Amino acid sequence: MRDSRPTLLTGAAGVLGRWLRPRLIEAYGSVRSSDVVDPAPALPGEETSVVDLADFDAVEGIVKGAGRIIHFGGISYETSFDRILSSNILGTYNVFEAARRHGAGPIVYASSNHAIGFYTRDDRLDVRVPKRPDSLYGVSKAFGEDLASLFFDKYGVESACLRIGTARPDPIDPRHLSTWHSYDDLLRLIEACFAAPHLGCTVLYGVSNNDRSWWSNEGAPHVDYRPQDNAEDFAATLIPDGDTRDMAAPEVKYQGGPFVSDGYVKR
Ligand code: 15L
Repeated sequence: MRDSRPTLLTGAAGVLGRWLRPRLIEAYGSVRSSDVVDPAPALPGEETSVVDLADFDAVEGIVKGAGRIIHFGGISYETSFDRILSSNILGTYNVFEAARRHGAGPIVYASSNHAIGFYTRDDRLDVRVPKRPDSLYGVSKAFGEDLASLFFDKYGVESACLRIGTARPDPIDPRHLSTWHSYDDLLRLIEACFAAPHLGCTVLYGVSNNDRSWWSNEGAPHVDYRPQDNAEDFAATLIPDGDTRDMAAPEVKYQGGPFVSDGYVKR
């Protein structure tokens, strides 16, 4: 899809944002990079700004005139409901509402595997399974997905909600053998979303081509995502004696791992 308007990236000062910025500039030309902490220094082809996503006027300022939006801003861990409410729930609403008002988009939204974290490691999930959030953070991502659905059905704002697994340079934990999403594959997924002729409102798993993946994107064939990396390459290092973890422990039994066990009360 050709769009000469600048691409907007929220969450630009985060680990993923910093990795993505030069690559997005290379792929799409000018990029507006914003974060609640200063994402400076700006790269050639980039404008940076400090924006609190809870402030609608400030969000409108960066969305107006933008084309593609990569909404990676917000809190990426479990914390108090007040913080989640302002950063993730109000913040995501503000991005979608500003996009609707100003004709910006499509939006690639960083949802999370924690929207479905209470499925067990024996479950195999497609993109249509009911959500089972494992944390208030996961609830905020489930909210974002529902908001994306509403904004497409009611207003035609196109989006992809990426249920990102574990995006990091290498897998470092046995759970990551299932959940790992390499940075290169994350970029491939974002590019595939923007290249789709009609994105509609699509849910996708952000995961590499892992032998032990729990998740399938087969239900979204209109997004031509072909992951190249496989966490299995790290299995011999991560579990040299096989998987010896306690399979009944909540952080092992459930897909959300430590987000499940945080505050978990055995019923
Ligand atoms: C997430 O959604 C978090 O933002 C990230 O820090 C990891 O914890 C990841 O999920 C994961 O599940 O490994």
